[in-house]
Amino acid sequence: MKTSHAQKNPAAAPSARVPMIRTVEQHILEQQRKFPHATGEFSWLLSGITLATKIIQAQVRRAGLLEVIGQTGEVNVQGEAVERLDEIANRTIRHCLAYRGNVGILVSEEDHEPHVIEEAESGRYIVLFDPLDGSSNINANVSIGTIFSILQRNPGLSRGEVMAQILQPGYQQVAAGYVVYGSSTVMAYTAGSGVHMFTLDPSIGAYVLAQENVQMPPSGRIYSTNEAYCQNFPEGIQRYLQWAKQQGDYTSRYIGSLVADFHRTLIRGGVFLYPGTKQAPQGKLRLLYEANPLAFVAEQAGGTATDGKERILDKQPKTMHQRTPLIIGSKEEVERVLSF
Ligand code: AFP
Repeated sequence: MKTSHAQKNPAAAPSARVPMIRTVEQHILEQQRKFPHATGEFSWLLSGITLATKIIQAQVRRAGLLEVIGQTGEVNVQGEAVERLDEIANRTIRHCLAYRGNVGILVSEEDHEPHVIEEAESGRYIVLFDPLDGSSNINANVSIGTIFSILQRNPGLSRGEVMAQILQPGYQQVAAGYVVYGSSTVMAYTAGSGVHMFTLDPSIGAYVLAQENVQMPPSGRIYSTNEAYCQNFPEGIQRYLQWAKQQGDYTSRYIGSLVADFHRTLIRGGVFLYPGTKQAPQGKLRLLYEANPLAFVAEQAGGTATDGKERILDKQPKTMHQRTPLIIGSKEEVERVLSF
């Protein structure tokens, strides 16, 4: 019988078994080293987001055990009932980012007003977020998530010009990403040089690199939309859906949590559609907290995103809670939708 190296030298055995993992923090630092003038401020900010989402996922995982399911009885600025977990997620992100020093303004989908951090006089980043996307799915144990978008403050504007600071088009985002609390907890982010994906390893409490430079398949015969609204969709979209059904090789998937539907589209390809309807010409999704960050991720992965007329990232936001139609996914499939 052969003697293995570990048997001959038992001291070498444990280290030989240590997996060569790369955490999200390591990865961000490595990315930053490519930029000689990087100060490390940005990695500090992103580590606030990873910390917040770890706390949120821990709450989500205990949702059936704790009193965190159910509605608070309040209605948020979007007119939707506030779920208790929404509130927890909102507070957690505020708490983890407000004391980072370099975050000057926090803007949440759940809040009426932006939160200007007085202590962060020189805070040069603005973080916009949807703390718990898909919250109406919480009680049914369906995947939900957090979406974030990071902008830099315009040094040409004064501290008082808060709205002008926030209402920047999506192409000015310096980073964006999301976390899906699904069968595992997955984070994807971009800082403008590709999309990188991490899985939370619960045994060590760290996001571990799963895939670098994720690419969305250029085409995919999956459409994802709430077809119950179909008769009120724009005619071109109705024609596309009709056409897809006649092909025989299309399939349909719709979770009802944008973050989870987008994540599947990123991995499998296809198209997600939430167009305007006759009753709601701007659709339901929010430009600043949902469409912009996911459009940035999609484009960085080789996909594309439009409102049907204009590239999402070119849209000039007019109000903080503005909604937008959204068609996002594989380039060929989005182009096909637009051709109808
Ligand atoms: P909730 O956070 O209220 O569940 O809304 C989720 C969402 O904004 C987005 O995540 C979904 O894609 C979309 O709504 C689903 O909306 P419909 O129920 O109208 O299909």
